[in-house]
Amino acid sequence: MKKIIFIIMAALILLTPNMVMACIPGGVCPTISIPDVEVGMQEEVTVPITIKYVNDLGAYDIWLHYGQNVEVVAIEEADLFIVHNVVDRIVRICGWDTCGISGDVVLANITLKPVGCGTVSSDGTEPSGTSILDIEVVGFWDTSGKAIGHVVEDGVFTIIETIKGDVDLDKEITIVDALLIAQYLVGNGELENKQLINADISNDGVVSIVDAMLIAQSLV
Ligand SMILES: [Ca+2]
Ligand SMILES: [Ca+2]
Repeated sequence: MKKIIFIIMAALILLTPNMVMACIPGGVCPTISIPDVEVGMQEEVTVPITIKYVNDLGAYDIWLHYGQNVEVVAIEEADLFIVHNVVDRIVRICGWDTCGISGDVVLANITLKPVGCGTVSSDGTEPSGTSILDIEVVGFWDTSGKAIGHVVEDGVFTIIETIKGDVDLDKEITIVDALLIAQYLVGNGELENKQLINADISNDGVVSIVDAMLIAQSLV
């Protein structure tokens, strides 16, 4: 009986050479992911699509679905050659490496920004919303063309309310906000992501002492 089962299983494997083999229970499974991001209404953010723990990655073909409040600004290649296109709110990317890559591999870097779904309110706050960053895998293959098993971790794109200049998040702009930036720059205190977005009042993507000066100037 055991012999018959073995023969049937062997025949199934031979007949389906492109079948994706499931990850070994308890083993390390290649994991494709895009991180969660929080972004203010006027910001852009660049995130990597990564596959971790992969062995001999030769080619891949993936789609990234995203919602109405997201716009794709740019798609850049990273560790592999890629070709990409954006169609109907789907980023389609495929690429290959003739030698194969192992370890943690960045498949592409994608720059996203929110698209408006409302107007800036009188107190300076802005609309918020979330969108799933849904990765659909057409396939991963090794350099011999054999399918690579994997798991997928989707991300969430969240638009957060921002009040530029309000670093301590008390919904007012005061000299305390400028001082917090200066303290942060000299290494005397941390700022969370939302605070950093608010701190960059010059909108150059960098929190610097110029931002603190501009906040102080706005108060005199
Ligand atoms: Ca404040
Ligand atoms: Ca700045």
